[in-house]
Amino acid sequence: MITQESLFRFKEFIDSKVKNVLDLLKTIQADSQSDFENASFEHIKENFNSIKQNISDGISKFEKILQKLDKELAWEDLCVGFFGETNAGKSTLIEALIGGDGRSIGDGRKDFTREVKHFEYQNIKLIDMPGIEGRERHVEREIKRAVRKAHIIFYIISSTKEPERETLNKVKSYLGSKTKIYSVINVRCGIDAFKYKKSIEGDNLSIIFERTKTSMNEIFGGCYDGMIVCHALLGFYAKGRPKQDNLKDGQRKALEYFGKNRDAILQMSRLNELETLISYGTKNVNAEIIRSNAYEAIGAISSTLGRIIKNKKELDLNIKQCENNFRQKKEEILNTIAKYKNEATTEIEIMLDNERNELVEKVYKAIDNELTEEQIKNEIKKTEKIIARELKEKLNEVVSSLNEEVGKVMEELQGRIALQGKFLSILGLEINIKEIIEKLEISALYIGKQILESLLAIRMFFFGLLGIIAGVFVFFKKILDWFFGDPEKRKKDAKMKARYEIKKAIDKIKKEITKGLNKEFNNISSNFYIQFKGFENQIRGLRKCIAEFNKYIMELKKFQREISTEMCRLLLGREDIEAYIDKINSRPYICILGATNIEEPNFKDLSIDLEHVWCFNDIEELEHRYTYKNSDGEPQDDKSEFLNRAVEVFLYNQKTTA
Ligand SMILES: Nc1nc2c(ncn2[C@@H]2O[C@H](COP(=O)(O)OP(=O)(O)O)[C@@H](O)[C@H]2O)c(=O)[nH]1
Ligand SMILES: [Mg+2]
Repeated sequence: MITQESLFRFKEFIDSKVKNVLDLLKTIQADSQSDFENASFEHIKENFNSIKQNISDGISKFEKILQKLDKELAWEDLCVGFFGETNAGKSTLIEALIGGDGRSIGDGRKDFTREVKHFEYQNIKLIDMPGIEGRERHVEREIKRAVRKAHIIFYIISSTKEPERETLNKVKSYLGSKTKIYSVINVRCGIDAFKYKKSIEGDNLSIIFERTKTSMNEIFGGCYDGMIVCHALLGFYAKGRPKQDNLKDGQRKALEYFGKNRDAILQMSRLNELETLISYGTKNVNAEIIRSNAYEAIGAISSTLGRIIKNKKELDLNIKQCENNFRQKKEEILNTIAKYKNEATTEIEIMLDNERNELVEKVYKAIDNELTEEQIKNEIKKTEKIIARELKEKLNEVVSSLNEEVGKVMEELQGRIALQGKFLSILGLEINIKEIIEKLEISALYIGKQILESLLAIRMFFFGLLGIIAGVFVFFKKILDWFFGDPEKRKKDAKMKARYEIKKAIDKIKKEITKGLNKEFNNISSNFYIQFKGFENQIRGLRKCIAEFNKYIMELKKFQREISTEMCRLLLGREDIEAYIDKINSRPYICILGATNIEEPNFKDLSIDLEHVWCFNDIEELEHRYTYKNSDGEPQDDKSEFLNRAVEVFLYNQKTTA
């Protein structure tokens, strides 16, 4: 049994944790501020500014939730909420339980109970609520607030009006993280039906009971705890002290039919089943309060986390895709540049080899025909012109293909990034993808310009090289001067020397061309690198931001773990355990470290199905046994998703407390 004192200590604990969560959120806000201001690019700074705005909006929203939570948590009393459509019999049921005067019972008008009312019943508060079908804003707000305050909810259903799915879904939306809801079917029939003291359940009713149970189970899942059938008005006649004439009249009739035996009336009304259920709840009021309030806090953290994690996952994925696109296209472009460099070098070499052969032939002929110096000079000049023209053509061809190919790759990259469409959202914010695309476009133009400039540079450089060929001529003059002895032998020698000089000149040109092409193509590559660096920095900045977020997410989860642990220590009566509770598909799951065989009854207080409880000696055992992931790195089912989260949280705890 949990004492009042330990309840009070737990309240202090939750209070301080809630404050811690708020502090952490403020830290996130402050940290993001400085992170964003350090962003080095003007346009991305603007984007970050609007993220900042969105985060602070989100935080103030969460702050309000937490403050409200802090204010509305009911610590002193167990509150039981009575919830349902108008005329279902909520007020009648409460009046029956408290033996009231029936003043709150409706007269059939739609809006009889318009305010939330509290009634004392033993040491519990019963909360009577207006009809759920009401659409008035202030009524809805009242209901929501009362539901949040209640530790147990009774959903009252009139046997003559089965709940519609739409209504049940609305109830569910009110419930939030509440864990316990019971349905109470109020069997309605006229008092004359009891003249012959038949049972209140007929065959046609049992169909309604089953249908209700099924749909409640479907909609509320693990929160649904069972169904009770009773006759509210009869219960009121048994216990109440009516003031109004019609109710007085009814009570008189009832007493008449049941031989003035109030107990017999009470038994027929089956109000005692509801009383038993409530007293079962009150037996461990404190456990109920602890569990319900801790779940409230865990639920608030967990739902905020859920939103952040979902956004962050999207963000991670988008950034990864963006990075992959950049990396892949960068490689493609660099390969393209290298390919054209090799192609240009090889083709120019082949061309020069051909020209060399032609030049040699021309010179041989010149020697054979004993041409004059002037004639030889002209021949060489002609060759020079041909080489210059061919080089120019070759280069134009290479550079324009290179330009085209690089442009195509850039276009593809733009297309892919545009396709990513809904890009980067933190708390619903969109980062300006258009801007990145526009920048890419400018980059493509810039790189194209660089390529053309490189072409010019190479061309200028070639013209300089051509002088080397002209230099060959100088040797000819010498060769011709050297003629002596047997003219055929002299010519042979001259040819050999000429061939040697031509080869030397062309080889020199080849070497210089390779060097020059290398330099210019490297220039193109490094210009391109500079263009891409900007984008990569943007992505890196975002990544840093995400890494910070991961830290905060883990810190928030840590609070979830601390509250879970404190609650389990109290409710399971053991100090040597660590626990983590989380909700997956709105069902609570629990993982406990330090205990291998906890007795089943203890888990009743935690309101968790035994099949959602996992016990391990320590984190090693948990880690060893449960890190189930499929090929995408996503957990396969609820169980492994939860246990993966638990491993993550416990490991983080170890790391931060070590
Ligand atoms: N015949 C009959 N009338 C009932 C029963 N329970 C409630 N009523 C009547 O239904 C009307 C609305 O009941 P009330 O408890 O105020 O419904 P609430 O709107 O859910 O609070 C009142 O006139 C009640 O007398 C019942 O079991 N049998
Ligand atoms: Mg009412």
